[in-house]
Amino acid sequence: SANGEVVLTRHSGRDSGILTLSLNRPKARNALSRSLVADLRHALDEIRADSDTRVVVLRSTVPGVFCAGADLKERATMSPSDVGRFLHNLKSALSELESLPQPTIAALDGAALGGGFELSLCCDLRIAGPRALLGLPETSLAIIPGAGGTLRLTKLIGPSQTKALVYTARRFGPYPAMSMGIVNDVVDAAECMDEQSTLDHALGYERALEWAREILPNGPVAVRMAKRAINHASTADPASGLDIEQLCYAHVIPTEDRLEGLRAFKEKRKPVYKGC
Ligand code: CO8
Repeated sequence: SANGEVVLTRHSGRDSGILTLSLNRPKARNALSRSLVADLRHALDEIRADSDTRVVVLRSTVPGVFCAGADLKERATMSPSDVGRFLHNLKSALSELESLPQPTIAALDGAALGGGFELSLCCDLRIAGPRALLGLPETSLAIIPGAGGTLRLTKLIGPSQTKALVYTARRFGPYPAMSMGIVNDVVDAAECMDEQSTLDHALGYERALEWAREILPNGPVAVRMAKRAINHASTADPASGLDIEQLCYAHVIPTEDRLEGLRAFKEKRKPVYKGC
């Protein structure tokens, strides 16, 4: 990317089809600056157009931090109209991430605070490493979550739990996140206590790759269509939600892959899908 703050890595061999998107702005703990958001939008455009990418894993190159949220230093230098423009770009980036056709998995191996947490809420799955630290600290900064957090977190865990987290600005770890339904999976530190360096290791990322590998063999068009239907499920009224599901279903019917699935079943073998 132009500023090198977002790095795309395409995996190969058995992991071919997995793409890792790494946030890479170590000196500011991946704080969301203008340049990082520009890189992110550029990367998302590229991924959207890439039919070889079947699953996207978002991670950070910075040990102990996923994303520190809004760049509070850059913010202090912005005029109100700069802030308006920046917010617009940030919100567009998050919507683009949420509506990416491929499934997305956020690997949380450290702090994901404020805008960084909101970023992870735009992914389909969240996997927490032992050092994950989540929270919406905005009210402690006398602002409110402004990049979709009040809406996306409420859709995920309901209004009362969201209010509890936003009013208190509390930071919380992997297990509370799991019990609230914010993360799909937690890597237990005890699982890997045999190694000295374990906690520095990107355990959440390793686990996220395992999830990606489990999605990879399934029909790519089917997975994309499922994502589209489910993304609409929480916004559409029930009648149009069912219509959208039907439209998505209609997309998978004419695919080669659907016939391959039926053949493989009959021949008692694993299907090999091509994504068409
Ligand atoms: N913005 C700018 N710089 C940051 C930020 C940030 N958010 N976070 C850390 N940095 C910088 C530090 O200033 C420091 O710089 P320097 O070396 O020049 O002093 C460097 O990164 C390292 O910081 P730490 O020593 O604190 O690093 P640690 O690894 O010990 O801790 C943490 C990492 C836990 C992430 C810690 O830095 C921290 O708590 N940061 C602040 C988190 C926060 O409050 N974020 C803002 C939330 S509010 C928000 O995101 C609003 C979003 C709304 C979107 C719409 C806005 C209009």
